[in-house]
Amino acid sequence: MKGMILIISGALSFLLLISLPMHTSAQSPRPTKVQLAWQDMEFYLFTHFGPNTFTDKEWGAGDEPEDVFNPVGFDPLQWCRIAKQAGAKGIIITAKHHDGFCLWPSKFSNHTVKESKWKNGKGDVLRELSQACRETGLKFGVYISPWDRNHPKYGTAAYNDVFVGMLEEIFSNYGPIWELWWDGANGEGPDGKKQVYDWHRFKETVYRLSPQTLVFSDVGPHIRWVGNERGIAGETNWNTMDTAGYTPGIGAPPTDTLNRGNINGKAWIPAECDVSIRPGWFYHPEEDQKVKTPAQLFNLYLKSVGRGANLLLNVPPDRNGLIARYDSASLVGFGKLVSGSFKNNLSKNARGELHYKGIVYQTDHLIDANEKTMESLPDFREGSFWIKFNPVQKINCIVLKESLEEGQQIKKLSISFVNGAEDMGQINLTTVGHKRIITFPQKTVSGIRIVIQDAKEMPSLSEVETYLIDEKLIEQ
Ligand code: FUL
Repeated sequence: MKGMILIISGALSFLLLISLPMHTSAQSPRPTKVQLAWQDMEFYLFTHFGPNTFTDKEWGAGDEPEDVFNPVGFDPLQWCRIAKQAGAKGIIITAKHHDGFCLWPSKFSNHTVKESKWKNGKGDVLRELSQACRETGLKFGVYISPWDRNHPKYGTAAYNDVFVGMLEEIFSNYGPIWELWWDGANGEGPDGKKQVYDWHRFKETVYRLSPQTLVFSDVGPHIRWVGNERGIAGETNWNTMDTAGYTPGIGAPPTDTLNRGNINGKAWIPAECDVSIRPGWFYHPEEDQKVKTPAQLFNLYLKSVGRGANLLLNVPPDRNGLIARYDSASLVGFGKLVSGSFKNNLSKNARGELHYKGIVYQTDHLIDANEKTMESLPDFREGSFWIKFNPVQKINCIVLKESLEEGQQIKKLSISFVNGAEDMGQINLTTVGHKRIITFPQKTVSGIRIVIQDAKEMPSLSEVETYLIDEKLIEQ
């Protein structure tokens, strides 16, 4: 985007194209294309699956007999079908959790699917799930814990070779792998020793074999942890963060930094919100009645995707190797709430206006449901955006989208509501980012006015969507 096109219409009844110069700055970090595509995915599933599924544990000690892993009805296509129905765009599986059990037949361990009785030791969860994802058009990602409570070499330099060997197996045999979820956990191994991880080598291995993979960790480099496991991003959420001096795990940045980012952070590392649909990460039958409801999941969606982060929702398969009916009902219900709530964008029938330096320009760019078109304010103090309704409209939800190609710029923004000459109140916000969803008690309005109060560099909005959603779902 190197120029701004304004379409002026209205009273003069003619169209005029003006191209205004835009300043750009080399300082502000920009996302890569791969990161932008990742931000557009918004919502996808996490699947914690392994011996813990069968032993009712959250952190297996690594001494569980391999035979406990026996998901006789394992059907990853069922997972994918449910994920798709719910609107999820991918699945990330725990290829290896802290117990060290490998869901693929690794030659670097004796604690894997090949030592189990499942499919007579011939099973391979990564193979089948990656295929099912490909077939159904879902992205495939892996969680790998470097902490290994089983491996006899854990706690010695030789374990770093083992871990690199495992990464090589995964990234050579099961790609394309879209996201690598790196847990920074660094507990004690079987002989009580802790490992000194060679993060540099681990990362180089992944970059060499799979340069397109997005790497998640407490410090990115591509995606950061949001600082809690409740699925909640900061109301102020910068996609930028400083990582100098920090490492994943024990040396991670403070949780509030992870939650909100750094306004002047040097690297583009957007946040991902991980949270489980159940109290635990792994399946436990006694939690069947504690699955989050569709409305609770919708609320999490508002606090993650609605604050410019992505939502990674854990749905742990059961002992039969299937997503349990409680979880699937809730997930699909949640998917319907999202698609139903955001189906009817009332802005589509409204009039979009850009008021700039005393001139009113009509613009469709904010209301055309096309994120490629946008409006920018070279001098934000001199302008504002309007969405005007005729006839008046009842609304209780606004979705703003900031155009991020040139970096994240909006620091402070206000939305004022009017009904004719009547002032209907104002909402003040901080960051917008990829998507900002605001809900409020229903108002009848003839217009909303968006004023950017403060920005780092030139701010751009690509969409201002307005909705009337089920009032039971709104955040008061
Ligand atoms: C944590 C782990 O200790 C939990 O078991 C879970 O896998 C969560 C997503 O990450 O670090």
